[in-house]
Amino acid sequence: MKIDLIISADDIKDKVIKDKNVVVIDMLRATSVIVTALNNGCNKVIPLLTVEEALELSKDNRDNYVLGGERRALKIEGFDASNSPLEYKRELMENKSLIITTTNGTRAINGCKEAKNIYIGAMINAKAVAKKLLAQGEDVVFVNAGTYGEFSMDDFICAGYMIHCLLENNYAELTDIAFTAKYVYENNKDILGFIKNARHYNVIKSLGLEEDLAYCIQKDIIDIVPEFKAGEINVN
Ligand code: 3SL
Ligand code: MG
Repeated sequence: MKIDLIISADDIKDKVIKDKNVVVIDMLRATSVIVTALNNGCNKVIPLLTVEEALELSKDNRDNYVLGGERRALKIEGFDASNSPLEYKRELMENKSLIITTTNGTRAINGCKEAKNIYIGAMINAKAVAKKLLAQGEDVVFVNAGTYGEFSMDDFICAGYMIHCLLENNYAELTDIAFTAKYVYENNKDILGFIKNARHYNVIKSLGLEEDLAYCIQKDIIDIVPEFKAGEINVN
């Protein structure tokens, strides 16, 4: 197994992900939201690029959908929920489909269409993702959403944790950047101590959303591995 890593949605190259297993990570906060919603009874998640597409898709069947996401980290006008994973409780999500549009996360997911399998990962389901990848035994590319096309410390350490889990009892060939992500995690197992220096962490904190941060940095509290296929994210 070979493991590689892409640092932001702007850096996705079709030739790197083509026919590979990819894991898209936006731990602050889009992929944490998606994992949480599906774990709380959501039927499926549809990740879209624009607010207009989301409103258009939901308009004829509004009661079936929860509209969620953010622009500049805040709730979008006319939407039901922001991009806070804590809002995606069973009471809101049970038997509903989530349409979500976010700045980086949904862009990264939609940018991976050339991949063979596209899994959705966050710190909260990291071990489950690693287990699934190991069972498949194929090459993996971690795709970090990053922030506005730039490297994000939070997604990087999350990928590092998954790579650490993958290599616990196994061998894999790592690119330099995949090795560095693992190294960063192994030297910063207290996630908070590392990502409190991240720019996006501090944006979320400045909005008073410390509870989101505390939630998203938890390891392995959810056991599902959502998969994006044909425009929808489901749990198989
Ligand atoms: O960019 C994204 O996809 C979001 O997850 C960013 S935020 O944490 O909701 O601001
Ligand atoms: Mg992010």
